[in-house]
Amino acid sequence: MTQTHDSDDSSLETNRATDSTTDDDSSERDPLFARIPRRDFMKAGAATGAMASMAGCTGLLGGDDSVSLEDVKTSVEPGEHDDYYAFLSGGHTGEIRVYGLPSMRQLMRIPVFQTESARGYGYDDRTSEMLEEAGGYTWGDAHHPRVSQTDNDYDGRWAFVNDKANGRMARIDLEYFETDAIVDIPNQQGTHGACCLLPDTKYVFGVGEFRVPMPNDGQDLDDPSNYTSTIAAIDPETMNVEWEVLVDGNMDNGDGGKEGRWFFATGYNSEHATTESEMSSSDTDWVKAFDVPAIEEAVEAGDYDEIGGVPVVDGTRDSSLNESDRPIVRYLDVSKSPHGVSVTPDGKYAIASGKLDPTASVIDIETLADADDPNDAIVGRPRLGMGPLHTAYDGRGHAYTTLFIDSQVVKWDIEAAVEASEESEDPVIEKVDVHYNPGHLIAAESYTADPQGDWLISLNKLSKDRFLPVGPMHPENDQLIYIGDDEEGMSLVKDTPSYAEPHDASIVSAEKLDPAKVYDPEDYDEEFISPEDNDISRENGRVHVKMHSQRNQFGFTDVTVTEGDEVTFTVTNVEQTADLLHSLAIPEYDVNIKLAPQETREVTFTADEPGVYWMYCAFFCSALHLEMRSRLLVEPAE
Ligand code: RUQ
Ligand code: CUA
Repeated sequence: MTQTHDSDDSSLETNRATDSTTDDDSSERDPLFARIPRRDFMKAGAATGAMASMAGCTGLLGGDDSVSLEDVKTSVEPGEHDDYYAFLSGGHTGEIRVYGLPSMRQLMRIPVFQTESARGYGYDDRTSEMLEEAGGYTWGDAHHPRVSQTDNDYDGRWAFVNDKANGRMARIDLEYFETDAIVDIPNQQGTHGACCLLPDTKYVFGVGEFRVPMPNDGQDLDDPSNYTSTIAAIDPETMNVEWEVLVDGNMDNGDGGKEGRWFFATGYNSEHATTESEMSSSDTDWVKAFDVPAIEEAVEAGDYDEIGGVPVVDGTRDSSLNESDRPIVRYLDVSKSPHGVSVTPDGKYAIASGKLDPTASVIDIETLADADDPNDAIVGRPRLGMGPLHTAYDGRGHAYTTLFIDSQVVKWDIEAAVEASEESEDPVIEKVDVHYNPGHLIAAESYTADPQGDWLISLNKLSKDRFLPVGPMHPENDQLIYIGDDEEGMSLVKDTPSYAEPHDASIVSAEKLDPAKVYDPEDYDEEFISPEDNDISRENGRVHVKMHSQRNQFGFTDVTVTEGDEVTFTVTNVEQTADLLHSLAIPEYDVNIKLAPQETREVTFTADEPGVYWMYCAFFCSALHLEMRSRLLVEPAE
């Protein structure tokens, strides 16, 4: 009993029931089934009833795509794989966490903005230079992981995540599940929103939050009316900032349309204030709709100022570029301090949540293009509950919005909200309690044109009493909710404690990613060192040690250098066997590089303390792992 997290008895029942059905669900062991996307699987099940009979259950409830919770796997047996990857941002730990769904097991952590010793991230030359060139900060606030798409579907290339604190954007290579580029975005202090311009990830957008003088070089220090913020368009291949657009007011979150034209950003502080009470005094704030091709034309025509080394286009309300019949930024009045914005899977609407207002605003994207008054594009404003923050989709016409103050997720009908009168509660289908105070939520493949419609995670900021107490700082609580059954409604399936502070997530079907099992030396610049390449060269106080590593030895049993030498180690793990890691750790020299099979890393340091230092492998690689070491002998300088 103590191992079950759910508090209400009905979900205890559910867990037991599903555990017993998954036991003899042959579909999970059938490799054919494993490759069918979950949604198609569900459709196939609904069409033939095959799933129900396999699972030994009664018929399927609900409409077309609905599948009863009893007929889906909610836990993953030992040795079995999950159906989905979930990429959760780690907030001010600076990392991305990879979970499997539906198990909610944490599979991996990907350091992004912080150093991390198990991966040697920030300790070898390549990653420490990358962090240094990206500003040299020691931490970041990772918020919005977005996965690259082609033709509005996940393509398995990259994930991107912003640093809300220091105004940066990072790229994670999804072949190796590691950060391979970080750009320090000029002119932005605090990059809050992050997302891709679809259908093909032409740009990754960083949405600037804090308004600052432009350039922020000591001028206009105390003249807040002159502070501004920008959005930045980043090329996903080069990670260069191609252009920025300067706007009125703060910005917050963003999302791109599915057709490559529009990008939406919410914001607060249209008041241009510096204190909380002033910032929330107005009843409306803006959703800004950026017309990307119009902006590109302005850049092309030279209608920009170069600030901080990038073209900055003026998108403020009074800008001449907003006076033509093709304004580059449209300002929509939305109540009140809107926070999350996301585009529906069909690309028809952008939905912005009120945060300080109990409604969400439904923006009709097609209308927006032609309307004289952009506010005419606001075609729905359902009353959802207190503190609506973020919205996700199931692909069956429903939206799911977190209610921060009510501690609920509300499910509502998008078209019904367009039909209904303003502030009507009629579009609301159902509310489920979450524990407690949810920020983001994410449904499986919600950001694509074809969400899977089965799982949703509510990323709750507080857990209060849900777990064993662990001191005054509590874990947060990421709750898994089944949304695949429209008849029975949402079911809370499990609680998952998480370390501060996941913000947003993306959920990708497992078959859409193809991670490497070992490194390909072609994919990195460091020289691959085979046993025959072992070498020590010395020149003018510089020592370069090239050595391989293999169970249970390094290329040299000892390496002698002189106090004051600058020493570079290039080390390759020549193992071909997956999962056989070595590393090179040098105590008291702060050296620690990780070496996965076929990986080469380089580390450079100054040998400034004479003495004997045991260089050892820090991964338990074999029975002779402890013996896998050699000596660094630092002779005193005369
Ligand atoms: S924000 S909790 Cu950084 Cu996405 Cu709304
Ligand atoms: Cu190699 Cu331990």
